[in-house]
Formats: sequence, C-alpha cells, structure tokens
Amino acid sequence: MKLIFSPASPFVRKVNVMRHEGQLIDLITLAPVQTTALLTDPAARSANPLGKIPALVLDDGKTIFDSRVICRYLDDLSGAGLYPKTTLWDVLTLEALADGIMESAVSMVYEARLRPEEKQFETWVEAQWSKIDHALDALEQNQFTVLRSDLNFGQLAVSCALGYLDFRHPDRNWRNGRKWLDAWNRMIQERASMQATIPEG
Ligand SMILES: N[C@@H](CCC(=O)N[C@@H](CS)C(=O)NCC(=O)O)C(=O)O
Repeated sequence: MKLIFSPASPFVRKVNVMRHEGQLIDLITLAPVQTTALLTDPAARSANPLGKIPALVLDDGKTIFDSRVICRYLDDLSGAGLYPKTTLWDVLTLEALADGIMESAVSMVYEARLRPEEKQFETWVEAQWSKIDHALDALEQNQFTVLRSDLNFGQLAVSCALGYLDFRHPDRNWRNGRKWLDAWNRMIQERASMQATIPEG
C-alpha cells in the first residue's frame, strides 16, 4: 500500500498514528507530496479527485480516502480495536469533532498563507477560532465521555488536533483555562505512536 501524504498535515498524522498503533509500518510505503488548495500535486489529484491528502493506494490499485475512512480501514486490517463496537458512534463523533478542529485550524493557515493580504478576512478567521474554542470547552467539560474511557481512535484524533494547534497556532494558547485537557493530552502524547509522528515542516 502507498500513502500519499505531507508530514505537516494533521489528517495525515491520524493515519500515521494508526500505522504505528496497528504495527503496519512495513506494509505502507510513503509518497510525499506538496499540495495546497491552490496548487494541487498531480499525485494527490490522481489518487483523489478532490486533490486532498491523505489518500491510501491499495495493493489492487484502488484508492481510499479521507482520513476517517483510511483509519477505519487500517484498524480493521490490523485488528488494533481502536473503534470498539460498543462505543462506535461515540468514538466516531469524537473523531468528527477532532477533524472539525483540524478543518478550522487548517483553513486559518490557508487564509494567512494563500490569500493575498489585502483580501484576508479577520472576522472569518476569528469565527473559525471560535468553533475551535467551543470544541475545546466541550472536551474540557466532559461532553464527550469516550474521551475519558479506554483508549480509542477518537482520543488519538483529538490529540492530533491539539498537536496541530501547538504546531500552527501556538499564540492562541489553547491550554488557558483547560487544565484537565492539557494534562490528558500530555499523557496521550507520551504514546510511541504520538511521539513518532510529531509534525514538522
Ligand atoms: N476530510 C479530509 C481533509 C483532508 C485535507 O483537508 N487535507 C489538506 C491538507 S491538511 C489538503 O489536502 N489540502 C489541499 C486542498 O485543500 O486541496 C480528511 O480527513 O482527510
């Protein structure tokens, strides 16, 4: 299998975390690309008509995306058991929340990097941060109980999202007023899969 990826992407990090958790490192080769919403890499486009990464090219030539589908697939393949049947919908909802945080955080980066300065829309950027803020408050206030249950992929996805906030938005100080979430995240970040996938670039 071949993973079309870029190391800075939080969505890619989720897949990489699953590669480690499922002990699938040797089964998946890595094909790095540089792709943005404005300049799509041809390999990303040929794997996914949307041009987005991650995309996983299977051994039979078929491609699967997006990160949520790939992570479920790799969990199934490896038997890692990170989507327990008894809490499946809660775990998937937690993962969707993590993905939403990533989407808003990535779109803020795109706004700053891809849009000409005179066209940047501060109100819109703040509206994106407000989504993240509400999501983090909900996590701190225990609105998503599978965050505090046995290890599952929703938790790892949340930790990838928090890692991306540290990586791209350190000035927003997401830890302010969120002591519990910070302590929880420190514990998750100690896992070998999280340590091996710290974003760079
Ligand atoms: N829902 C997708 C989101 C993937 C995504 O937005 N990836 C970004 C990189 S972080 C991308 O490919 N951007 C290029 C583009 O928007 O064309 C997933 O979970 O995989």
